[in-house]
Amino acid sequence: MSERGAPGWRLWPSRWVAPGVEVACMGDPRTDIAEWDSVWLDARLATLDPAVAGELGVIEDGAIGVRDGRITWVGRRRALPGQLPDTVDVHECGNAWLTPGLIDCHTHLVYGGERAAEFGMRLEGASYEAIARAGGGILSTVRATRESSGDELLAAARDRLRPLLREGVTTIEIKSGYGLDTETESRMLRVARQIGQLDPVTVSTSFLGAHALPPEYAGRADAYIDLVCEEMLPAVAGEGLADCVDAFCERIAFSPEQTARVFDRAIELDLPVRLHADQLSDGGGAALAARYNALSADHVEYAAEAGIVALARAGTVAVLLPGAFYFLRETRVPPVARFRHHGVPMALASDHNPGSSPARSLVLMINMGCVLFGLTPAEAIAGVTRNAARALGLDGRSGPPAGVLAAGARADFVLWPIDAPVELAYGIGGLAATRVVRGGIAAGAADT
Ligand code: DI6
Ligand code: FE
Repeated sequence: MSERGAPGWRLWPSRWVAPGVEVACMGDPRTDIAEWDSVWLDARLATLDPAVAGELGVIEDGAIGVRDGRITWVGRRRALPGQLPDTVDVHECGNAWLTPGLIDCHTHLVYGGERAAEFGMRLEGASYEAIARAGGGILSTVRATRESSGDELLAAARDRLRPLLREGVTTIEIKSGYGLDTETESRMLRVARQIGQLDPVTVSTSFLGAHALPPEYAGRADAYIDLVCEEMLPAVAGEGLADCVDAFCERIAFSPEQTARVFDRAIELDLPVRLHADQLSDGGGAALAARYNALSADHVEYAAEAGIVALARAGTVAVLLPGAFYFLRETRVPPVARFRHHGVPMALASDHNPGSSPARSLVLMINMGCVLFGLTPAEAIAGVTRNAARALGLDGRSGPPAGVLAAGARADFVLWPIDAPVELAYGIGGLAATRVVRGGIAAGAADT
């Protein structure tokens, strides 16, 4: 018999729970029902909590107690720990499906300008790489971003965010990477932080200075990496603008050696890393990410077996980005079966950016993850909740976890107008949440 604390067991706030064991309720006994702020009743909960049986951890006739922006109790309604006092705000859900708030764990939401003309060129036969090499692509967005004020960047990004909020996104990662100088990279990240203050969404930021080589450093990539390491990274870290450090390791971007220099500096500054890895070619990016215990390796269409094994060992999340795969008409699908085989957690994200994925729907990514990449609906739903949280380090390693309905987690959840979870994967666009709750507060229509 397993011993408490043995591999596979985990410490829950109030007790030890064995893997796969069904639990009728979980709560923190220190929080009395009399102290709850609100309760959500008569819901079908897809908890995504591994401690609850089934891939989605479903609890029928469920209830969620909330206090101070956190979930304080999850379980069957009939197991509520006492009489609900009059002071509790009661929400009847009418047997609706309820999931954790969605998490878009990879976006480039803040940028100036648009790239529709470039899309037109691609439709006439130009390749993404050829456009990038000719000074278009990312660099055209860099020019437009450098010319944009913080207010302009903010207004455009908030506009792009709106449809994501309507479909239940409560946490979003936003990268820099279109400034490529200290001032503009910092401006982008400040705008990302502002979004988290103005909109009902938690923002996690990634510094992506090593996204492309700016024109003033043409032919001097190592000198640019010096700038990233010696000036940009200390500046953004010093101002608390970055939660993580990302890089684009690719033959049209930076080499594994250059990427490693950026990561070494990030680790010196106590920042976790993630990587755009093996998107267009196998450059050993997945293995490199694993070597640095990266939170995530993203794209990974070309990840080789050794890289996949390394990701599994490091516990690094593979973030799959079907929007970019679709929009660039890529043909190489990520090695989903190998990730599954080795137990690499998989997340899904929009990769919203103006060049390779102008997607403004994470629910559509659930559909694409299933149709294009062969994920099961449960894997895809875990990919935009529990595993997306893990890709952002929001799985409870510091602060309350996101992406699960469990006692102690953030009270971020979504009510859906669906009869079964598979409907989250079924439609091709058009599914809006019935209700979005973030930090225990239900967003009003005015917020979205
Ligand atoms: N990979 C991507 O998908 C985006 N950046 C990256 O490193 C594309 C960015 C763009 O084309 O503007
Ligand atoms: Fe990206």
